[in-house]
Amino acid sequence: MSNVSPCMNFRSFVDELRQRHDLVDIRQTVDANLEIGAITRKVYEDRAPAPLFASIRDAQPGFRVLGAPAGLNRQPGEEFGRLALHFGLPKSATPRDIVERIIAASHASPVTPRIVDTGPCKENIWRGSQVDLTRFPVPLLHAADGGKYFGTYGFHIVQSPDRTWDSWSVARSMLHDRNTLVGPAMPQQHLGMIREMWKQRGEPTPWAMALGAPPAALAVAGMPLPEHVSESGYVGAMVGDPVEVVKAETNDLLVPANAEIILEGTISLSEKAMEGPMGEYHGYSFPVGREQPLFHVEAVTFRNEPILPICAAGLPPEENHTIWGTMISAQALDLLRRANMPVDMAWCSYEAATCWIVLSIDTARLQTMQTDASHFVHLIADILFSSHAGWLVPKVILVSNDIDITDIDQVVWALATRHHPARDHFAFPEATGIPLVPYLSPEEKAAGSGGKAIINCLFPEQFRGDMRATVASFDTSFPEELKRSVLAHWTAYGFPA
Ligand SMILES: Cc1cc2nc3c(=O)[nH]c(=O)nc-3n(C[C@H](O)[C@H](O)[C@H](O)COP(=O)(O)O)c2cc1C
Ligand SMILES: [Mn+2]
Repeated sequence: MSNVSPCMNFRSFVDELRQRHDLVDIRQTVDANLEIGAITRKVYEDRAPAPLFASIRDAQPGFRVLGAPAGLNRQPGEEFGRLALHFGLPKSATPRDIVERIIAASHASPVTPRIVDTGPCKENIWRGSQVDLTRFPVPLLHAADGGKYFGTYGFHIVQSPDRTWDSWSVARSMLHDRNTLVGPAMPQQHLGMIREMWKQRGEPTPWAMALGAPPAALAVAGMPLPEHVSESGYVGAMVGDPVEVVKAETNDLLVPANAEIILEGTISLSEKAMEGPMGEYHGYSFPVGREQPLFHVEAVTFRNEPILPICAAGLPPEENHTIWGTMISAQALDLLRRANMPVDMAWCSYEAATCWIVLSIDTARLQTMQTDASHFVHLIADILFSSHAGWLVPKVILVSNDIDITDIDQVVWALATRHHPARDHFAFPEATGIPLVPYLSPEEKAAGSGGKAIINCLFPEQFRGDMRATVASFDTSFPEELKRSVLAHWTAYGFPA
């Protein structure tokens, strides 16, 4: 066993959070019916430590749940600690450190998984009629949800029929009955694409789902890498250690050997059922569910005292923002840099619920392009809106790099003071995008387009390397010597340290 570090082993991840006091062991018996969801929601909103529920009413004794696995931390300087641990980074890591760490793997060779004979995920095996998902503490996460969600922080594992493409991807799945799940497999997402390949052959899709898998693997499974790129090799490149995988019991798929829980089976060719509604990443719960494909579970393998990780989606910050948003940011930045665009950072502000991405524009490089807002915006649109990553986020905000785009206060100030409402708003009604965006009309959702925009917050002079005004602030409005003196006298003036 070499996958022992917190980013490669979910149990080590939990232990490390506990050591850092970023986890609360909840021994009091709680109810999977809403109570776990309510506590987890409040944890995100208060930026409290992750809750580990050890005693859950009516569940098999010993079966546990971890909430808010990538929630933020209230401690100044450690806000991103739980997220950073997914990548093996220190708790003081900044958004920039995290994004650069993710991107570095795209310039390294993939490190394919190492196949091992067995692993902790095989400590318990249920087959066929033994399969009973209701013995797990499957939570009803919000009162308006259409069902209990088993998969909110796990990833699907599928393979193209020609075996050249292994795909790991995060998508939600709801409990349908004791051995069936139901959930989306959108045709634009790789799960849906590979399912379509199997459908063309008239066969159900061999499938597995990993829960409590290596945190780095979960994060990359939430990353919009291009088609035909296997997430498993990307994880290995990112952490410099191959993911250890083991053959599933009932099909040929390879699954993370140390995962807490593995579900195995098939995605049905044609059977569907109602799924949802669910409180979702954009912060809303729509009133009705939708028909989605069934996932038949033929075997379940799990560690002793398994831990089911969950995301109680909704208002930021939860994992659809901290994981998905961060992975989109990294992929978008990599794409734009490879296209030689003067972009030095990309950030899906968590506060914007993965509905916008902000790009930091290097004005020194921008000026050498001899371009203007309209031309530049169209260059960015051509690259982003044709990409898998760009399909996911409807709004793109361009800001010069005097602004720290990971600081929402600075982004709001730039948006309010630099963006001209008539000249700087560029709508792209033809561009395709994710149909889940709340402000889309039913017609736009059906068409799969509309609602995309690029919002320019660069003054016209900034395209020529000039600036219309200087900034008035403590940092920029005073001589260095005076600032040093003010700071040195701060407590003497009577302010707290
Ligand atoms: C916590 C979490 C929940 C997610 N839920 C879904 C979902 O239900 N449906 C979906 O299509 N994508 C969902 N995503 C986003 C996908 O994982 C992401 O777009 C990824 O790129 C999909 O994999 P693919 O690029 O291989 O298709 C979720 C991501 C995270 C981190
Ligand atoms: Mn993929």
